[in-house]
Amino acid sequence: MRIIATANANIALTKYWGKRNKELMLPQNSSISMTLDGLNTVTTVDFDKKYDKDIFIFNGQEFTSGSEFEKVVKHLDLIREMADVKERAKIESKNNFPTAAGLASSASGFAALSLAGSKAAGLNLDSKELSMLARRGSGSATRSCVGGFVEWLRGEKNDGSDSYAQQIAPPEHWPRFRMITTIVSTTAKKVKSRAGMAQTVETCPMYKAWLDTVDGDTKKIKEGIMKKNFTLVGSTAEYNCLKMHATMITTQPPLIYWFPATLEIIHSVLAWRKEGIECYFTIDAGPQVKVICLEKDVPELQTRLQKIKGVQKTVVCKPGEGPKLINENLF
Ligand code: 2P0
Repeated sequence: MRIIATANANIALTKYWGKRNKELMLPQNSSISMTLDGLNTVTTVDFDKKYDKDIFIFNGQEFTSGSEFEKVVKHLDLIREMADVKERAKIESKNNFPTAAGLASSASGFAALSLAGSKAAGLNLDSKELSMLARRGSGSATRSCVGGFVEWLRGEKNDGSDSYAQQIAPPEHWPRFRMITTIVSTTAKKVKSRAGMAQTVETCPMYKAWLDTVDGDTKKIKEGIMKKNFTLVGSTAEYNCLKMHATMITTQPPLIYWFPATLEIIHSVLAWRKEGIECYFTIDAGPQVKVICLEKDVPELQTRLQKIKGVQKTVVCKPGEGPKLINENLF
């Protein structure tokens, strides 16, 4: 059966940085994110006897080896095992945003693959089950299985059955909330998130302090989202991001994801806030800065951001929907 699905990327407000179980992809802490409207992956999965091996085409290019190909095949093996399906599949996937744009493409990618793949294999997963399947492909994909403002629960169990995504509020709860992604570099990062977070858990003496305070941040952000308290959400997200980067910088060898333009934007955001434009920053495992703001301040902030040396592009994101099935055909 051939199925097509789409899923949006997401940006974390409290971060996921470290696993408690690498095989089951269980996180050290719960995290919160916003699903991004319109920044998506579209994936077609077709299980058929005519394929003698899995075929993976990404943005028009066929992959037959390498770590990305292996991750996709491993995920399909998991789906085949769940559905008791033996056929190989053709998987075609494309992003409508540049992969190196500093937005986690593995999040939308594994969410779309999980929905298309599970349906094509005859499974009918609810959003909780879907997010647990997506989690096995990539941690951040757990959160892309739900729309709006989302919490990925850490869970307590060793089998991962209580580590899934749940919605805090739908996109229409806070339609004026915005994140402006600024792209300062499109070169691939030197240390990928998966390896970087493992190194942090292993070597960073600050990691315990991170774990001691992250749940408090998550609680504040949840409360801020429910009450639409922008100051509480923005200030807590910014501080949480700085604490995560403190663990990265103090990892051995150090993980310094910031570029000069990253710092330039950080200083600018702090100055603009003093001036009275309420905005905050958050940064993931890369040099791009996401500016958290409200719709009314987007035009002024975008103009200012584009004037900063090193800023190549800005993309304005609002709260978006969870994954869905579509009819567009990729092959
Ligand atoms: C996040 N990041 O919460 C954090 C903040 C990067 C920094 O989730 O190994 O690509 O596939 O689970 O999901 C990036 O990590 O790593 C990430 P895996 P993933 O958005």
